[in-house]
Amino acid sequence: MRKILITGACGQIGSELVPYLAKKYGKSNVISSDVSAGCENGSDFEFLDLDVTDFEAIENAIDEHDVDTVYHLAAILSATGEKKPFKAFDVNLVGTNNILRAGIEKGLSRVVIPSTIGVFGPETPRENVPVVTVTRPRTMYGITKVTTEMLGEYYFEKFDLDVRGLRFPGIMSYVREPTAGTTDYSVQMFYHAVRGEPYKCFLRADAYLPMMYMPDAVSSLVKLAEADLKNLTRHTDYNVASYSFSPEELYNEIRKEVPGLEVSYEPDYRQEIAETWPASLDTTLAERDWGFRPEYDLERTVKDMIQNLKVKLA
Ligand code: AKB
Repeated sequence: MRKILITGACGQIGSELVPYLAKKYGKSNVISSDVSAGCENGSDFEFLDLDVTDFEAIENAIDEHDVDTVYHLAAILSATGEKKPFKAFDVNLVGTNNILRAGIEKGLSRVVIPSTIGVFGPETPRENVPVVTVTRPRTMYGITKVTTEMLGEYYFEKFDLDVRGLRFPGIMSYVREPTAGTTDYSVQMFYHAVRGEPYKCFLRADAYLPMMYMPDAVSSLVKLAEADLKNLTRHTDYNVASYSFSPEELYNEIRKEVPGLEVSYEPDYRQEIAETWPASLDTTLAERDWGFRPEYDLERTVKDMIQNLKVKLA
């Protein structure tokens, strides 16, 4: 078997996708890469120090490790992207174009690239948003990601490169405490709850957003990657989500497990980002074309998060 390269392997999704793929395909077939000198995965898996803005380095990595498939996760997320828009442009767009170009030059059989609800904007409808709709984002993250979706389609049509992607909502996971995104308040609320600390939420109590739990996110990405191409009516922009909630609703759900949790609200620039994103997504195309079916509802997610965080933070 030729190998799978994961870029951005130290990030929120990468940290869990790498072990998932290793379990499925064997550790020796999975190569994690990131710009950091190493990450938690690095000690356990073959790790490359790879900057996706360096085209030659990508080509060398593909050659040296006999790579066949790339899961391209390296990206600067919405909140950090507004602090560092030029870096976000370089990593998210130049980096993605490098991966796609290397994909055709090295004959990769597949490139999988997650997209995001960040591709939507204030002119997008709020509820049950379909795949094809107004995508005029206001953040650098969104602009780079909607362009990534279009680039992927372009490479598919023009160069026959099999590029696949789906739009993730906010993702919750107990493995990492993320800080780069707008939906990260949700994970932070759990960490504070289990540590017994009050939480100051940077979104408003009623900021309603689509979300999902990491095990469903990771399995969805791999399911799409493995789907039969002839069943796919889209390439890079399937909507996926498990449920929607506001910070206040999450607080009420967590309090069922941790009654003492205290949350206050101090919205900052991330609230402005959240206001441009929809409250819920229509996921029927993903369900129909490749069998998207999340397993975790909100209640099960909350119980699992708390249970695992209690072990992790003990
Ligand atoms: C973010 O908040 O930037 C990400 C996303 C929704 O893509 N979690």
